[in-house]
Amino acid sequence: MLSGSLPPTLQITEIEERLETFRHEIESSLDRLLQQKQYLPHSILFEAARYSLLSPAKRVRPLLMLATCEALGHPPEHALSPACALEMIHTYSLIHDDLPCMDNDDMRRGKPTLHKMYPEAYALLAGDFLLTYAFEVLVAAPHISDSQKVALVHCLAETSGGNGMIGGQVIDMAMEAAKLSPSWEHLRDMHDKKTAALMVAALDGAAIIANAPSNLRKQLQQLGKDLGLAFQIVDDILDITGSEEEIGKPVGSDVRNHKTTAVSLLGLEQAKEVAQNHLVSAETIIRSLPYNSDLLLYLAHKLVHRSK
Ligand code: GRG
Repeated sequence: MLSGSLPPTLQITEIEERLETFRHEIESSLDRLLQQKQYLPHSILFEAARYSLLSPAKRVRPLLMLATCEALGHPPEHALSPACALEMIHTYSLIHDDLPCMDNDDMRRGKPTLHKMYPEAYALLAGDFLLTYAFEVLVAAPHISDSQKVALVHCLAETSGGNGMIGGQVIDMAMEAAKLSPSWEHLRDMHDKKTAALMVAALDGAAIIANAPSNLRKQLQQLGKDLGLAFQIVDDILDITGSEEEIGKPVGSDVRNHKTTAVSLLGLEQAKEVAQNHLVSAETIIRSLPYNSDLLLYLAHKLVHRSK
């Protein structure tokens, strides 16, 4: 993928082991939280939600939330339920985005999309269920005060709402309907909302849980934006240079669907440069954090230097 290497001082094996531990905790918490709903009167809803939520995924957003907590000197396990709530919201957005009324996609997370496996209406409802269950999980989260819960509900509702992820999706649809090629600034604003907003939720969520002061919260929100934009640009690049096996969906779909992307607007080399610049800005913020931020630094690099 992009060139660039990690600082030689990082103890990579140790960090990867820690990342694996976090990943394992996220997977088992998602499973456990969903099991609590297995006796829903209509088990098909539970099964459909499970199919999408527990399909193989990178878990970027919950990992970022846990790693940020660690970098703020707060026990990362305190962020586990909010991190799972965020992953539920992200998964709902993917389910809805794949529906025939939106992108009408056949493959997601290396498997047939949910509406290919279950009746379309159940896919819609499974998405709705994950979105609403996320807030139930959030308000029942252990180790978190009531005022922090209110702040977290506000943060997740705002970043996933009409001026966040859903707003970004609306801009995307309007741009396609207009059949006009947007400027890079316009496209970046769409990505800011559609992709980066949930990354901001991961970073700001951690800041809320760790009781970070407001100036640090602002820096972490900016870090979420930088990482989100870099992540999205790399997503656009992988649609051209990646392999179907690794990205879990067909490559070249943006070109086939005449989508305007960072690559179609800027060209491959400049798109790589812009992603790299966002990573450099992200690194500056990460290095200024008060506690051990090695894992966060490693994650930031992995978001950009990835093949899937
Ligand atoms: C339908 C409300 C609604 C919103 C849809 C998230 C989204 C907005 C659309 C999905 C399509 C897309 C390209 C979104 C940009 C963000 C992105 C790259 C999502 C994929 O996230 P990954 O790569 O996926 O983290 P996994 O499967 O690893 O979780």
